[in-house]
Amino acid sequence: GHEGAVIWLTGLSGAGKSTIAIEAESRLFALGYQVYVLDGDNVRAGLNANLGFSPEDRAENIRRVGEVAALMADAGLVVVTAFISPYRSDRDRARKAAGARFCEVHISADLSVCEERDPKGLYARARAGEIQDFTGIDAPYEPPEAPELVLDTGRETAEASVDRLVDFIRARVGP
Ligand code: GGZ
Repeated sequence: GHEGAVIWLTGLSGAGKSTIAIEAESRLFALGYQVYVLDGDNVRAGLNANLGFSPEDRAENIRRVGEVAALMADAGLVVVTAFISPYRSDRDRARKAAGARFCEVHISADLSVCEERDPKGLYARARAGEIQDFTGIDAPYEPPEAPELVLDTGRETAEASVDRLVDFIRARVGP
């Protein structure tokens, strides 16, 4: 069968990370791949329920996800992670945990695109000062310097991005 992998999506809130991860998961599953998505919805509710959005808490969020993803990849799964993971140092640590199985994918929609989408109204609340430390508004996002793949959901459809991600993963982990 195929190899295990950690496919690490990074990008702003609203860039489309979870949407792309979940759609790629169902496409790969239909092709017979053993695949699992880790994202805020299934991790911040449980394993990381004690963590917020300070730089220290984000670092710990990403550290735990990186270690769990590496274990799952070791077991042979294709793990797709969908976290903002705004700090380069935290992503580099996740890369070290998974070794050669790690691929970084920048979901690179511009802030203006994400803010216009604002699917949960969080950017509006951050601009109004109702949420502090919001990534892109008053907390930093450090883009990857050498991602294995870039998907710009502001310039192509989500469907096209999913196509390219699925092709990339299949080439990477084998049939
Ligand atoms: C960024 C926040 C914040 C702050 C709540 N900053 O669009 P969403 O809602 O569904 O995704 C965002 C999610 C980010 O969690 P992550 O675990 O991916 O972040 S990190 O990797 O930085 O640890 C957003 C919501 O949580 N959210 N407050 N202040 N996003």
